[in-house]
Amino acid sequence: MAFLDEITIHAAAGTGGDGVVRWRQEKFIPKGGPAGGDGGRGGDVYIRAVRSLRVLDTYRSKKDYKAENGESGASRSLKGANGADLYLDFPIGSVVTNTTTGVAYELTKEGEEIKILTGGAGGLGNEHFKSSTNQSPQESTPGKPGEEGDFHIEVSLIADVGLVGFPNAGKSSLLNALTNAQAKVGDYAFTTLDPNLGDLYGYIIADIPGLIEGASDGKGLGDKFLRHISRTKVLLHLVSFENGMNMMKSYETIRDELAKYGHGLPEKDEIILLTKTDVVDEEAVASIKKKFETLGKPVFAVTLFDETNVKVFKDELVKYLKK
Ligand SMILES: Nc1nc2c(ncn2[C@@H]2O[C@H](COP(=O)(O)OP(=O)(O)OP(=O)(O)O)[C@@H](O)[C@H]2O)c(=O)[nH]1
Ligand SMILES: [Mg+2]
Repeated sequence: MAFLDEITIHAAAGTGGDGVVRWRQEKFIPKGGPAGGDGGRGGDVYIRAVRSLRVLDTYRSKKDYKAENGESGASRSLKGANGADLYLDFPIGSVVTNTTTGVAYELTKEGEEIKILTGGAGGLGNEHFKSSTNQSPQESTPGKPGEEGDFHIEVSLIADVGLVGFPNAGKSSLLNALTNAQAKVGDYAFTTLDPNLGDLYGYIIADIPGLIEGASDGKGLGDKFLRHISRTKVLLHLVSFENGMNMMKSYETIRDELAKYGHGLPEKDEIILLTKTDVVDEEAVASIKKKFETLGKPVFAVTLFDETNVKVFKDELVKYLKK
């Protein structure tokens, strides 16, 4: 599934049902009093937050949404049924803007519901028009149209952990190892073109495309994906042992790009993860790890080829997130 981060749709609330002109049917009274019921109200439109990105697929093919109309009134003063409300599901973190009115709504909590369009009121049946001078009113009113509007939806994920690093650092592989995700992995740069999400005991990890020097100027895939990790609790910065020994320089290059991007990313807590320890010897791992520890941030080293190693890191990460 390609990641879709901006969509536009048109939505309309239901039209109210019409009020009607009816007469009471009583034995021996050919035309009793007015008994036309009111129309039901049109359904409202709500947006609802869900913990899933898959819901976005629907909006790709279907662009028009409408809540149910209210039913017309009936005889014997029966009110028409109200139209059913319509719920549009979006991933947590979506910002839904009514481009007609300019009003924006943000979905921040799972299950949160916000009414964005109100259905039209039902019309009045003829019994409402009865008066001392008019015992047989022929009037009724039609249902009112519901509100409608064009909406622009921007999906900006709320993840707990954001993975950053150079291409090939092993970000997607790590996501797959820690979560149920099945992100594409490849031994070439820019395997990841769209963000991937994984769920680690309820903590959402976001894997984004790799960064390179100059990303803030549009180099590589640029830095626009950083927006998806702008609200994370912590950055997990991967630096691979594969790219020779100047790992501190690699680390600083990425930090530089984060600083240029700004938006609170440079100030975020960071965990440093040295990856692919299997390509070097233990001594090298220990000495590089020591160097990174001087930065005063948590530092871990891992190879995904060792299950115990992965499990230890996974437990540490969960412990950290729980704090
Ligand atoms: N030796 C070794 N290779 C690894 C390890 N983890 C991942 N790899 C390999 O590193 C390569 C890159 O992995 P990815 O997970 O695609 O890297 P990425 O950081 O997501 O890369 P981009 O999506 O391009 O930014 C793949 O060939 C993986 O199999 C590891 O612990 N040890
Ligand atoms: Mg990747």
